[in-house]
Amino acid sequence: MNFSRSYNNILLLLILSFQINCKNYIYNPSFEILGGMVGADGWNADTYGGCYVVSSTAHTGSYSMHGSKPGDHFWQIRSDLFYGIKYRLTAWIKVNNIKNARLLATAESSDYQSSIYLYHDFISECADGTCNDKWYQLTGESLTNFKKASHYVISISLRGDEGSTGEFWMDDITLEPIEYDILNAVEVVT
Ligand SMILES: [Ca+2]
Repeated sequence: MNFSRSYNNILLLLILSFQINCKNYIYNPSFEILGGMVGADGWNADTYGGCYVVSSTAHTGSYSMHGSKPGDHFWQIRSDLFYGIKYRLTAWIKVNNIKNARLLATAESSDYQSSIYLYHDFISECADGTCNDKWYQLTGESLTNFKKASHYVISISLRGDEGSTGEFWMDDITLEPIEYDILNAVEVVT
């Protein structure tokens, strides 16, 4: 074994570990950089999405993203995720009058092989309908390591059938690596 090369590899992995463990893979996570089709740079909505940045409420800073009805949806695409490790998705949410609908935050690979799904009613106060007009932290981890994919989609939507109601605000979204696996890192680095 070449001691110098092994030492260098360990050093590289330590540096890499530090870098990825400190990283939030969401761009403009607090919606404070304004611009674009939904009022926040780096975020998108499709034709069904009525989401737009508002200054009337925020978890941190001056702005949050608002959806006013079921069907409202916004998203961001990332292609720079480090695969072979698990991730944690966190979002601060505030909801009002959600009936027969669920607010869903996801981080999902383009081939659907890697995912995190978080519903607002994972929070107990939201499950019993008493979470109106307060900020709550919604958070969860992937069950398996994220696999290599062409891209990953971070998507937030209020899903409900006809007759459902509700509005939501979202702020401070993070997608961060957890359970750094040095063996997977070796596989990726070498
Ligand atoms: Ca904010």
